[in-house]
Amino acid sequence: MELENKNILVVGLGVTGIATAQFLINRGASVTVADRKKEQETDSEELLIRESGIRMEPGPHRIETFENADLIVVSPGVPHTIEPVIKAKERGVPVIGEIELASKFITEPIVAVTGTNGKTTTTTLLGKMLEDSGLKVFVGGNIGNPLIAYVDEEEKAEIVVIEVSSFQLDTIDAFRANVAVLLNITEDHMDRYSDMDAYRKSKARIFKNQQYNDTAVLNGSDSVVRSLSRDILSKKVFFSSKEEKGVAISDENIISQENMSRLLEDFKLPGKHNAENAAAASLAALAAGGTFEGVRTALRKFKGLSHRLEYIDTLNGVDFFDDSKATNVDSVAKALETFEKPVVLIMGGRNKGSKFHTLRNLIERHTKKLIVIGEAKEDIKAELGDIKPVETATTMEDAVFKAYNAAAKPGDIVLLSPACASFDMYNSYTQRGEAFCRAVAKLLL
Ligand code: UMA
Repeated sequence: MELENKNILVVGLGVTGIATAQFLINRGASVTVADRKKEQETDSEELLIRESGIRMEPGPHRIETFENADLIVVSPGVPHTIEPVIKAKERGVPVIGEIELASKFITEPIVAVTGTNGKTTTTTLLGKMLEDSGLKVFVGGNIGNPLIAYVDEEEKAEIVVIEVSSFQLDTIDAFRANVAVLLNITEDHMDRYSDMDAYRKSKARIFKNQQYNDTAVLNGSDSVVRSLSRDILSKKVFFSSKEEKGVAISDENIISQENMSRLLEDFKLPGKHNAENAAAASLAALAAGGTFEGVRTALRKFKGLSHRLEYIDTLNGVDFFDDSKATNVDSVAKALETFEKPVVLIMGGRNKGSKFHTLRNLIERHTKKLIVIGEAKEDIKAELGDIKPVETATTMEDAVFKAYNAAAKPGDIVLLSPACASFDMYNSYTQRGEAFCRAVAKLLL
């Protein structure tokens, strides 16, 4: 792909935009970065960008800038349906995402993981399985480490493992995953997609350019995933969860059923959803050249990731769990299903168009009280307030304090599992989880 002297517009100045702009400038392109943020909000990294000869265009997007570009690279957080992008496409300007751009410069095999929930856990575990199999691995993508940054890295990997979101899949064209994993599809991002069908189609794009000799790893217990599988060209292998840790596989060419069961016996994380993630990662790792021993070692060592059903501490018999990454109703459902004991649930944040009422049965069965925070508090109260007591909190500290008081009995659980994005109160779910941990630590003082 020829980039030298091309007039390229990068839209969005987050981690993706910064890495993309740097990559393009290194290849002699003339780069403009447009971000609808106001100029005074720019930080030091963005100033650095400007010093390297990249033109900045902050504030409302200017249609002429989009129409006059030779190529537009949009960040994942920028919908490809915004007016300036549509207008530019009408003029014949190619519009791609960073994953597509990066993949044009990557010759190593690519293993890609998508799904509504469990992507980061599965991607991380998969990376470790391949590393423990003796391979040099790059792990990145939606996990927070843009794929484009890998292209200019001096030390090359033997295999590239990426987490890809639906937003990133929306803007691929020729991107091909040698092994592609689809974990599950449940409702999410309804503030960005017109309906579930649009979201499903976006997720299915992970298989778009796969060939007969590639592999698709699919969740056979998920009816939506199963229905999408008909159109896939590559070798398909399904994993289907049974009871707590049991996972059935559809094709024993990669690993026998008996060996898969042996692998999962060594895996410590709770819940059926985690067994599915582990099975998916194992199948993908083995399909990508990992060894049985490598997979087994990684499964044995894996302790889970921060802010995903993470045990934090115990105070007077009340256990505190941080599940700040649960930004949709399905992940809250998975969290509640893992607890036998009564839960005081802290929910809320920025509503992504979620149907909180779909949690009614689980809330009824597993919780004793809800503490609601953030912009979505009234929506949650309206949809769930008739089944369990709901108390409003103003800050995370207030929420944790109220939740602990409500828990009261040894054996109770305080769980932060918000079902919402964090951006109304924090910059990220990580920051929100850290605020929860700080508030718990304060209680313990
Ligand atoms: N912006 C515009 N115009 C618009 C919309 C946004 O200029 O119309 C600007 C915003 O002002 C902002 C910038 O775009 O400054 C943000 O871009 P971005 O949201 O793409 O931010 P990045 O920092 O590049 O992060 C993205 C992913 N963000 C999203 O998908 C929303 C990160 O995933 C990802 O880790 C990173 O690229 C590296 O690949 C985050 C995420 O929440 C963690 N992902 C969703 C999820 O996992 O559910 C999909």
